[in-house]
Amino acid sequence: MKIEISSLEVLTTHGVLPEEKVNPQPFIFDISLEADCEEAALRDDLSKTVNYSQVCALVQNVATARTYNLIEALARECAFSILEKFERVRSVEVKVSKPKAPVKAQFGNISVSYYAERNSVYISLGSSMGDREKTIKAALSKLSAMRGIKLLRTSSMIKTAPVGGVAQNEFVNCAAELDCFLSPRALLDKIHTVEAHLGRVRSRRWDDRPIDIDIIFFGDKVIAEEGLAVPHPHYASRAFVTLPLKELCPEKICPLTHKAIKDM
Ligand code: PH2
Ligand code: MG
Ligand code: MG
Repeated sequence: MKIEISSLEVLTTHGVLPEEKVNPQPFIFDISLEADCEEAALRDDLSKTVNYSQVCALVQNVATARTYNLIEALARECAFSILEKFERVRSVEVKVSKPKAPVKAQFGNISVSYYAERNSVYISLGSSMGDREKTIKAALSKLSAMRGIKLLRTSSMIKTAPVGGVAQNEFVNCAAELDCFLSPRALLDKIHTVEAHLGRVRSRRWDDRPIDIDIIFFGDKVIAEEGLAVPHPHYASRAFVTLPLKELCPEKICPLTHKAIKDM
């Protein structure tokens, strides 16, 4: 179901110019969210939907808690805050208008719109150098500390023989489920940042590494882009990926092969 709030006005201080940071001006919010409210409608029960008064209060808080240079940053913060606070929200679009923006021109309105959605993401982690379990735990905690990424569950860690004929060391592998509000590409960038912080240098393909983090599933999306293939193209034939996944999501259907994880 869709819930829409239009023309929510907040007088506040955002902008690049020094005077905008002290003199309040109107910011107008149009918010559209997709949420699972079927039961609320059926039972006529507020506790089973997203309370739009609470959404308004949250946006008013975000818009007055601090000053942003850009309405882009403000819109993103509103969208992420809504997804974080209201678990029923599947996706949200926040449009921020600044109709009195100090521009030396006649104009009707200036706005930005930011869209974000909640996805259940499964990642596979592997390490074959150093304190392998500690590095994997550090990677998970660095990821979950990032805005728009929440760590939901982790599989047990398993020791696996190196696959592929390049790496020499035994690996520790595991899988994790994330609640993610970022785009697939933005998540991949965050993963690369975490890998680099933990000492990953990209050398020979499949060589020993302190940490490798691969996106296996991103919701049910199928993506084939430069550097970003989801579902991971080789995961189904790799027991070091499928064994941990069987613990976390045995019933999940792969959007590529249409097979359940437990049957792989
Ligand atoms: N990762 C590879 C290559 N080989 N073997 C095991 N056991 N575990 C891995 O995570 C792994 C591998 C490339 O990413
Ligand atoms: Mg890999
Ligand atoms: Mg990788």
